[in-house]
Formats: sequence, structure tokens, C-alpha cells
Amino acid sequence: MITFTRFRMACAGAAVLLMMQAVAFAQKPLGNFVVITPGESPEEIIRKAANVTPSRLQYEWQKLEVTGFIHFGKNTFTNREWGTRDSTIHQFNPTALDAAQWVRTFKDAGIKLMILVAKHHDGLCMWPSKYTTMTIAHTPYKNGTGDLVKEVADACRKAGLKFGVYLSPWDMNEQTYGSDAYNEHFRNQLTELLTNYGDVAEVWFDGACGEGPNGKKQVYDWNSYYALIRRLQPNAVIAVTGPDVRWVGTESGYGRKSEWSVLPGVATNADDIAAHSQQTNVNGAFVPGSLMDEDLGSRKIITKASSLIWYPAETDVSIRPGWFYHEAEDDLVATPAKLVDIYFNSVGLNGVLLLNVPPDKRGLIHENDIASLRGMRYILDETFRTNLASDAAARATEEQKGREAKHILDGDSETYWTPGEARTGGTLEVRLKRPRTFNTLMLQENILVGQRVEKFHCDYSNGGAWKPLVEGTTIGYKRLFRFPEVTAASVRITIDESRTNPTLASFGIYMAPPQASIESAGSSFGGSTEVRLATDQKQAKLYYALDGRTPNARSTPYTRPIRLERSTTVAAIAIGAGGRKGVPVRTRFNKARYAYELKTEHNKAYPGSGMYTLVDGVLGAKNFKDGRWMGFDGRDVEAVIDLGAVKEIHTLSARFLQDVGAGIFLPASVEYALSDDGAAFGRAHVVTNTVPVDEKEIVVHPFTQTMTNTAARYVRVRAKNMGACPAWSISPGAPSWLFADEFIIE
Ligand code: FUL
Repeated sequence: MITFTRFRMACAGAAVLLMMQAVAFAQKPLGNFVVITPGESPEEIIRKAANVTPSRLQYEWQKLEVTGFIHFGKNTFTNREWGTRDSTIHQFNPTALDAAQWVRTFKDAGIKLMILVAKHHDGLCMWPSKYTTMTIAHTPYKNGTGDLVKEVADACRKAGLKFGVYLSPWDMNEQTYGSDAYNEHFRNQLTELLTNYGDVAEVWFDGACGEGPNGKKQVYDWNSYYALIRRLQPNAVIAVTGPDVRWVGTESGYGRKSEWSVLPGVATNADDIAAHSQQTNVNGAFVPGSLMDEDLGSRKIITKASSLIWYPAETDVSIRPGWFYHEAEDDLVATPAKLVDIYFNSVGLNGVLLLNVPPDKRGLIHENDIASLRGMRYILDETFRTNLASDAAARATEEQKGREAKHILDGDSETYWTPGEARTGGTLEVRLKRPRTFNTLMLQENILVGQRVEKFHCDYSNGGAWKPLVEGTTIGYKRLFRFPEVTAASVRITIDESRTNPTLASFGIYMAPPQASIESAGSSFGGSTEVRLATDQKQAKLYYALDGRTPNARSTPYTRPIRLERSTTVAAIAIGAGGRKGVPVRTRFNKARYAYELKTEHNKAYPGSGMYTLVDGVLGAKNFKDGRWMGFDGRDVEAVIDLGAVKEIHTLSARFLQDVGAGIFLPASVEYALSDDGAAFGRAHVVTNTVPVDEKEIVVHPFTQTMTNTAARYVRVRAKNMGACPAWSISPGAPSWLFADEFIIE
């Protein structure tokens, strides 16, 4: 164990050495772009990378941590994710739109910036643009006098929220799209948005385009768009087909465990940079290769670079499965616990979270979304309210004058500890005033001097031996960890590898409120089912309610598994030491409408809500990942339903999904056969597929057979897989999937 005395001795000894090194290795921030000259050694490149720093705009943006998206438009009313090439915009008619409610919801959730989709791919402008008739002024909304961009910008300003715009470069409706004239059209639209609505903090250019190989091809004049933005809104960051902010590479809300903000650049010439006083691009790309790659910035990657840029990650995700509101997804809103998990894996992995919350057809954020956001904010506030190390003492093996270990505890993320110049490691010990119990840890580098740490680990001790706590590679702006609670008197942070002398700006340990979880074999069941409750904290107690009410400390205490015989909503809460409450959780359990036997094995990744998914009365929406669809890869599906007694049957129906982009196709046919004894099946009816195999829209298709004068006890359903994926599909020749939900007999 290293004692404080030995620490001090080490510090004193190192001081002289440090002063000497400071002279030899004086480093200075290089700005957010630097060219590598041919012949530079890997060591020189790595040291350059360590000194690439964010621009002022990038830094201010990073500190926002949580930003929000509003997807609201034509798709909200047509129940789609991507619009169609038509000009029918008369459906757009929110009846109770209240931008102040959106802003309030965001503010309460701790979201600092609201990016409004001003124009999505369908081309409908949410402001009365002079340059097209595809605008809100030609919809019934406010009898054509509406201007949503104004309403939102004003509401944001009033509430002190930053405002941003998403303007889709791809426009499936604009006549000029595909010609140079579109560049002017696009600049005109940008000019309207950037001059008429006050300050804009972020401009979001989507890279998506669904024109396909035979569609229109637009050569975007990106540089002219960027120059225009810099001129009209010099304080706006440009994301994600833009120079300031990069797409993290997924839409899951989860960033990389090693998330570098310094990446190889495309530009090779410093004059390019001068052109926009920022980074430049080749066809809207700022880094070579794919942003979806696992490794974007390790030594292996950057030592081959011809330039380096500061290009931080923005992690975009929707609170619902879709980006736009769909009523069928009201019960699929991410739970508070899921949102907190996303926060830890976006903000806590050196990213900025961009959380989409799509208003509904009324023009209001739905109650379920508000409840989830409130729960998320409650958990985050409760977790981070008290840094249990704020009154601790910090010592380092070595430190520079003015950059002492104590700065990691001063609550200021711009003061920091660093060892001697160009020293690539170091150890800090944080001694707590008294032993503390915690389950969350936070580290921050001071990115104003660059991102440097490549490997670190933390240990803890409660007087005895050091035990490992967490370890990682990058830290960057912020790194967060959660783990089962530990009690410690000291925490030791060791920087194992760094590109040059590492910095540590903040250290925090926290105790999150307890969280309850509901565990079962699936949310649909046959005769009866068993539900278990669990919590992540040893000391916490669990309470539950089965009557739809929100449980509290006076509800039934949980002592053993709960048995359900009928459809029931189980609600639970965990209450920790000192009455500290978790966020209540609830799950609806649905009893199957019929007994049935599934003869085909489903794919483990798509179990729906468990074995009884196909007969639980809950229907899958147009999203194969909604947790309701059961997926079967490369095979036919067979099931036998038992109605319990011979009954009259009027309709037989089996719903299947087609999503050609995911290799999911409708069955070629569905055959129904009837039986009274479950052994001899006859009276077969075959319903063939009538939806074209090349229908690119997502379709839910019921294979329905109506009957007259028919009675039976057993119904056998056989769905025939249509075979391999067609040559034109994304996975030609691969086995196609069947997605089923559900079988209905009436
Ligand atoms: C994607 C778009 O195609 C989606 O509709 C959504 O706008 C998302 C944020 O970006 O590329």
C-alpha cells in the first residue's frame, strides 16, 4: 500500500525532473485541425494528436451533454417514418399544438438544446418558405398562417433553451432536386431559417438518401452551405454531415467503449482549412472510411493519417422505436432505466446525447414520453447530486505547479491535474474523510488541452488491500461507470497509458437511488406465470401493486415470486436506505387467448414477448424490433391452436411483417387446417400472399380467411417461407425471415 508519506516523497523527488521536462517538451494546443507532414514519425504524430483541441463552438456544444430532437411533420399524420413522393399535405393538422409544452418537457428533462426537423426527406417545410408550395402555409394548420419554426424558436428563447434546425438535404419532392439549381434552392431555404428566427445553435444535415441506384443524383455544394452558416450563424455547430460534430455511427444511443474525439482527417492542406476557418471536406466527408467502424482513432489509425481533426461524437437515438410518433408505439417508450443506461453510454462515453422525442398528432408530447423523461431526470439528479469525494484529499505521485491533484475535486472541469510534461502515466489517490458506499464513478479529462488518456484503471480500498474497481481506455470529456455498490475509504486512479502527459479535470463517486426490475419468462403466458422482483442494491426493499396503482412503502412488501393467473399489470418500487426511492416500474402481463403449441423453433434474438407472443392479443407494430414480433429465419412456421372445445369459427387470420430492408418477407402462403381431436386435420384453406415481394414499404399483412358454418376445436396454421432473399435485396440468396404476430381466431 502506498502511504501518504511515500506519496509526498515521490512528489518532491519528481518536481525537479518535471521542471526540466517542462522546458524540453513545452506543448501548446494545436487547434481543431492539423496537417501531418510526410515523413513525420509515429511518435510525433501521436504527440500532435494529443494536442489537437476542440474549437470554442465544439467545446461549448460538448458541455451541453444532453440535446434533443423533435421529429414532427407529415409522417406524424400518415403514420410513416419516411414520406412518399406526393404533395398530399392536407393531413398535417395538429389540433392542440403547444411548443411551450415541448420546451417545458425538454427543460424539465435537462435537455439543453432543441433541434427541430424543419424539413424532413418528404420536403414539407415547417415554415412558410417562399421557395416552394410544400410548406405549412399550404396545410390546414392555423388555416395556412402557421409557422412552426417561429413557434419553436420563440418558445425556446423564452425558456432559455438553445434552438437548432434539421434541414434534410435529400428532398424527394423538390423539382430541382438532382440538379445544380437545388443547391441554390437549399441555400435559399437555409438563409430563411438562419435569418428569420434568431440564434441557431446547431444545424443538422442528415446523410440519408433513399433515391436508390436509379433515382436522382444530387451533387451537394456542401462548402457553400457551410460558408453560409458560418456567415449567418457563426455560433452554430454543423452536424452530422458537417465539420463540427460527427455521427457516432449507430442510432442505438450507445457509443464506443473507446471513443476518440481526434480522428484522421480527409483534408491534407492547411489552405483548405482557412477557407472556412474550420475544417473542410470532400463531398461532405471529414474523415476517411466509415463512421460505423469500431476503431476510429487509436494509434494504429492515426499514425497513418495525413491530417488530424477534432471531430466529437453525437449519439442520436429516439425515445420510441421510430423517429416520428406512431400511436402503436405508445407502450414502447424507453423506460427511465433505459434512458439512464443510454445516458451512461453516450455522455458517459465521451459523446453528446441527442434524444428524439416526437410529438403526437395533437401536437403535444405524449404523457408516456413525459413520464419516462421525468423518471430519467429524477434518477440522474438523485445520482449526481452529491459527489461523495468532494471533501476528500487527493494526492498524486507527481504533479505540476498549479496543476495539483486537488483540482480533480474542485468541481471545475477546466482546472486539472497533470504530471510532468510528456510523462505518459501517473497515479492519484483520493482519500475520503470517512468510508463511503457508492456505485457510480465519473472521470473527466480537460479536453481544452486535448484528449490524451489511452488506458486507465481505478482501485479501491477500505483500509485493507487495494481491489480493482473499473478500467477503461479513453476518458475524454466524460467517462461514467456503474457497478455493484462498494464501501471504500480510498480510491486510486492509475493512468497506464497516455499520448502525452495526461490530464484529469474531475473525479466523482456517487450513490444512485435503488432500481427495481421485474423479471419473468416473458410478458405473455399460458395458464399462469411467475413474476420475480429484483433490485440492484443490497439494502433496498421492494414493494409492489397489482391493481394498477403506483406502489409505495405502504404497498405489499415483496417476499416471494408473484403468481399471476390472469392478465395483470405488475408495478414495483425499490426503496433504499433512508427512504431513498427508486423510480416505479411496471409491466403488463397478458394471458394468452388460447392454448397453443408452436411447432417451429423461433430465432433466439426475436422471441417477441415470450412463448405465447403469437396468441396474447397484443399486436406487433410496423417495427420488427418492437418486442412483439417473433422471428423465424429461413424456415416455415407451424403452430396448432386449441380453442378448448369445438367452437364456431368465422375468421382465421395470421399477421406477418414485410421489411425488405431487413430481409423480412411475407410468407408465400398461409394454410389453415381444422380438427376436432387435434390428430386428424382436414378442411384446409390456403391464403396466398397478395403483396408484391418487391414492396419496399414496411407492410403488416393479415392472411385472412373468412368462413361460414364452420366449427372446430383445433386450428393448424402453416406459413410457407417464400425462400431465399431476391437478387435485388440487401442480402441476395440469404435465407429470408418470417416475422409473425399474431394468430387470431374469431
Ligand atoms: C435518419 C433519417 O432518415 C431518419 O428519418 C431520422 O431523421 C434520423 C435522425 O436520421 O438518417
